Amino acid sequence: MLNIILFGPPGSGKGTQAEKLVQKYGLVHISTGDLLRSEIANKTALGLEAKNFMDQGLLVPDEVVIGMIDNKLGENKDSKGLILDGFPRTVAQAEALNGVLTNHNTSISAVLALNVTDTELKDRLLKRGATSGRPDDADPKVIEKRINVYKDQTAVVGDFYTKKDKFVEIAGEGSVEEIFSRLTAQIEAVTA
Ligand code: B4P
Repeated sequence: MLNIILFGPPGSGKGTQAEKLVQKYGLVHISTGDLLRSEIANKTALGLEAKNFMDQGLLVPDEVVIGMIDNKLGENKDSKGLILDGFPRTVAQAEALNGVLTNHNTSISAVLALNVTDTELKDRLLKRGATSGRPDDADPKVIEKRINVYKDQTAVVGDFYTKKDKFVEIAGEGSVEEIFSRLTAQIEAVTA
């Protein structure tokens, strides 16, 4: 399987690029943000719990996200591969992912990390907030919080994969097509 983690701060282009990568490589897209928003839309108990955290720009507790992803990976174990978008976001999630993939006799092929400056992130998210209806994109204070949560809790996940020699940094500013070319060049290198 070709299993790619798209990594980066909120607004770095993970969701945008994941959609294009899925089309090109026929992979299954697993976005924890989308899964959580769908739980919220369906007013499930999990969604109601998650909404409290998401609206404040905080991470949803690990056990909630890990349970959700475990189900999703089980459903897709016969696929060509996965694009994980927005997961893992903590070291506990990365360790849990490792365990689940090992149980399915597979592993992460590469972690592609999109680098974008804070100013550009804030600009993109506020723009999206004007049309997306996402409460976490509408308030500059919540956006700031999400970026700080990324620095405090998620950036260390990069070290976890650097130690495994899987971490590749990609310049995340420029046109969507330019960034897509940078990503596909790395994927071709991994699969060569
Ligand atoms: P996510 O849904 O993962 O949202 P995100 O990080 O904000 O979005 P993404 O990075 O995919 O957006 P994109 O850049 O594509 O998470 C939302 C919340 O869910 C989290 O805050 C947390 O509460 C919770 N959550 C999710 N996963 C979790 C986990 N594993 N553990 C705990 N909690 C979790 O898009 C941003 C904007 O930029 C778009 O408008 C896009 O059009 C634009 N854009 C993209 N590329 C561009 C480019 N090259 N140039 C200009 N604009 C661009």
